[in-house]
Amino acid sequence: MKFSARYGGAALRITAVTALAGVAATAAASGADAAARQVSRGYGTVRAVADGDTPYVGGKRLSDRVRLIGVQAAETSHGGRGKTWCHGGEAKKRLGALLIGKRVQLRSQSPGRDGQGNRPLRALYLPRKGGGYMDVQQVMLQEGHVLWHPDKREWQNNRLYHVLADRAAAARARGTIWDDDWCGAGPSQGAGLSLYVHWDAQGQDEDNLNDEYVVVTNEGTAGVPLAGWRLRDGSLNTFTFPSGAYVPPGGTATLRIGSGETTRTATGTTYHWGQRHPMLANADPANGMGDGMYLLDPQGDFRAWRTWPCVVSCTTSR
Ligand SMILES: [Ca+2]
Ligand SMILES: [Ca+2]
Repeated sequence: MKFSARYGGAALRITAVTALAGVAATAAASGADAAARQVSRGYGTVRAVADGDTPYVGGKRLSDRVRLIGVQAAETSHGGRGKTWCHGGEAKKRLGALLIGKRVQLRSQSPGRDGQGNRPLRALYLPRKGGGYMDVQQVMLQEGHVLWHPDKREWQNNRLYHVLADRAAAARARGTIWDDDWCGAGPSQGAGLSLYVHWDAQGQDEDNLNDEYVVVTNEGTAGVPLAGWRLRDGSLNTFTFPSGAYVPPGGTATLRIGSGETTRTATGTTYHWGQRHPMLANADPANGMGDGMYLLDPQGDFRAWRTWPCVVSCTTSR
C-alpha cells in the first residue's frame, strides 16, 4: 500500500509494505516538535561514493562528502588507507549504482554534521519519474547492505529503519550482511550462537556501567573459541575477544561495559570492555532510539545479533 506524509511543505510518497504504515504513524505521533521534522537542505548531483554510507555530492573533494542518516555500512579502504571490511565493497558498489550521476534531494531535521569527519548528516532522496521520492537509506536497509544506525537528533525515521533492518536480518539473504558465511566459511560455522543485551542498567546507567552487558550464549554441542571475534554496536565501537576466549557448549561469554577482572566459571567467562560511559543506548519510544550489538567472526561475518527494543517477531517486551 501507499501512504503520504507532508514534510516541510513537500509531498513525499513512499511505497511500502502494509505494516510500515503503522510504523510511520507511530513516529508521527511521537509528540516531538513537528517543526523539527526533516526539511529539504537542497539538491545536488552525486559524483562518487566513499563507501556504502558516504556519497560525495556536488564534487569529489573531501568536503563534498555527506554522511547518510540512519544507516551504517562496513568500511572500505580510502586511497590505500585502512582495510575494506566484509561487505564494504558490496555496499559501496550498490550505493554507487543507485546514486552516481543522479540528482538527489538532501534532507535533515538538524542542519548539523556528524561527529566523525565533520560531514553534513543528511538523508538522500531520489526523485522518481512519476513524482515523489525514493528514500535511498530504505533501499540500502531493505537490501541488507547496511546496519541500522539510530540517531537522537535525526530521529524521524529511526523506528522505520529499525524495522527494515530487522526484517532484512531475519531473511538472511545470500550476499547480504546477514549472510553468515559470505566472507569465509567458519570458524565454528553453525555453532548456534545467540546474543542477549542488557542495555538498561539498574539505576543510572552512568553509575552502573557493569550492569550494561552483552551475553553470547552457545546453544550448540561443541565449544567455540572466540579469540579475535568482535562485538560491535551500530556505530564503530568494537570489543575484540582476547586470546584464549572460549564459550563452552551450553555456556556463555559475557561482556560487561565497565572495568574489572576477567572471571571464569565452568559455564562461562566474563570480560570487561573498560568503557567510562554507558555504551548501550536506552530504548526510547519517543524518538525510536535503541541500538544493536553484533557478533563478528575474524573474517567479519555477522554470526549473531540483537537489536533493541524488539520491533520484529517479538516474543518478549525487550
Ligand atoms: Ca566466516
Ligand atoms: Ca544503557
